[in-house]
Amino acid sequence: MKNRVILAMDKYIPLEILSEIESEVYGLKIGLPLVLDLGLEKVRNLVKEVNIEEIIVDFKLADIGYVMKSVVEKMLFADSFIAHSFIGVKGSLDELKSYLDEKGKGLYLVASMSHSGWNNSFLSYIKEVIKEINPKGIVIGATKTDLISSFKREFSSIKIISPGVGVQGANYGDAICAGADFEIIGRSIYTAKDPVNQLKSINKIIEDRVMN
Ligand code: 3DU
Repeated sequence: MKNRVILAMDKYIPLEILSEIESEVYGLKIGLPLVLDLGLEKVRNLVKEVNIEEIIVDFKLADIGYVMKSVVEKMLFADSFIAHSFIGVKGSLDELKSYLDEKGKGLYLVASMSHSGWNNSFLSYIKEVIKEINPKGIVIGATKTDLISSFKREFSSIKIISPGVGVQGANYGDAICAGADFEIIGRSIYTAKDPVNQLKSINKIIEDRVMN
């Protein structure tokens, strides 16, 4: 079974550990705290050294097109970028999407966040935006398995990636069993005493759940 975990790197993980982890994850998600800690140049160099299928930058962009383009143009070492969908299309996501298409990069839109205070009242609007933009993927909290299943039915060709697993409460494999393509996991891996073995155990739990 292909790896179903995207490692959320919000804190520095040494290259020696990343090299052991690279064959166990599908993707690496670079968070804003990591870039603020290390600086862009060090992050770029770190990413160059690892062999991971998809590098996703997660700044949850939410701005006018010009500003979002000014951010992503500095990070074209990544394969894809996450933006909010509530910001709407014209003058914002339409410009970001065209720019990323032109550069051969992917866009993920946040559909529903994992924390309890996220308000789903705008869901129908968010769906409209997703339909119009047709992103590579969407982000839905792993704590919202019903939503994952309904989005999977409605947007079958769009990849679903799900954070909120482990520390935030969802069990390993919950989102995948509900229809997500990948689970985003951070602290449960990088704060573990032995992150490599922790990741291997998580992969085994997910694999067992998918098989059964
Ligand atoms: O809780 P963790 O340490 O496993 O990290 C989760 C990651 O996913 C983290 O980078 C955070 O920015 C991101 N994320 C959410 O936690 C919740 C969302 O709804 C969207 C992204």
